[in-house]
Amino acid sequence: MDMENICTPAILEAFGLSPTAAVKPLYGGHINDTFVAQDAPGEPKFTLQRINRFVFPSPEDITENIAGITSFLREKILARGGDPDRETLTVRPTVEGKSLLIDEDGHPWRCLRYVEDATSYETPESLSMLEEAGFAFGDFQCLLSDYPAHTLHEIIPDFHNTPVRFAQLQEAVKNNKAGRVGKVAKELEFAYKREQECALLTGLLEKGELPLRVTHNDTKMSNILLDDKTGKAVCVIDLDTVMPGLCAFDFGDSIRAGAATAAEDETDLSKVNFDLERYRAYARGFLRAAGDILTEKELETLPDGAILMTLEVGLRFLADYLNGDVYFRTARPDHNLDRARNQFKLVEEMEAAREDMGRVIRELTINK
Ligand code: GN1
Ligand code: MG
Repeated sequence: MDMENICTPAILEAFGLSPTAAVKPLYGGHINDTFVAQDAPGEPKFTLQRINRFVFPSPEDITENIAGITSFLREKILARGGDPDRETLTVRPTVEGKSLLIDEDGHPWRCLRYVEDATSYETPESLSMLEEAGFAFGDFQCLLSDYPAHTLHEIIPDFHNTPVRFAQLQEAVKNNKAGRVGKVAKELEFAYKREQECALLTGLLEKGELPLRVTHNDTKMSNILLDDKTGKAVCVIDLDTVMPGLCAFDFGDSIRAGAATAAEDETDLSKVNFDLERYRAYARGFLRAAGDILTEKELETLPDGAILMTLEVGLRFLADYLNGDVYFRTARPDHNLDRARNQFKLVEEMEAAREDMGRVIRELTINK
């Protein structure tokens, strides 16, 4: 079905909007389908999302997580004199008072208040934009540092468990569902060489050397809204994967996309580089917000988070390629393979820059 026709008048009406509201699709994400609806010019806008049932089999759990987190953030934002209507997401229930709507075909939908005069950027356009993103995700983690993490549902078990992601790739190789294993010998060699490294952060967590925190788990630039007038970060969005996790996961996943010189599906790998200045800008913002709550070990392992999150998503793209592109949305036959190659190139560059990344964190924590 065309994107335009997915958000039907019946869906709009269920959330109390006019069936003739103007609806525009928002492209960008690989998982859910997102639309902006407005009854008439000048009226408030709303974000409508059809949640991917395959990726998120328990949308009710996501809804509960989001309700808990946004009401907690709302209190904290109010207490520090902020505007909770802009600085965190607000769920608009259906006319029947439900946070989630199940449509005729069984797809779950939700509706959120659209944050006006703020924009989400696919890629950072300046170093100050990156610093803002770093600040926003650092602040998010800081505000949630006393949230009762045990009450959160684990939406996707082992989401950032890199050894499990490695095992899933091995499984995909074994099953060879799409008959593509013969095409990825080089990529598999690259991945297999790094099996030991995959367990670095989860190992430290198991030994109690890193604390479990409430993390966002999808900390890319496009999941931040920046104020159109001031350029300052306003709001962290896409709370689907908020779960207990490690600080280095959130930091690292931002660096993966934010400090890369090309999009994650760029096929000209000579354009795919790791940029230490972008890394520094993001880290400066992140540490300005969260530096004080982080332990020595957390600070020390932030660069490892960058390498592991990049490697991990590369393993996931490659596994999905072998499984026949069933998870990530693709726009061309080898899209997932292109993404995997791109991420592995970035991993190589990050490995070479590991010491520099550590030095930057030490400099920033001394000069805070
Ligand atoms: C997916 O759909 P989107 O773009 O928010 C994925 C992330 C990956 C990202 C790669 C639930 O996020 O983990 O890092 O693609 N989300 C899920 O671009 O799997
Ligand atoms: Mg997401």
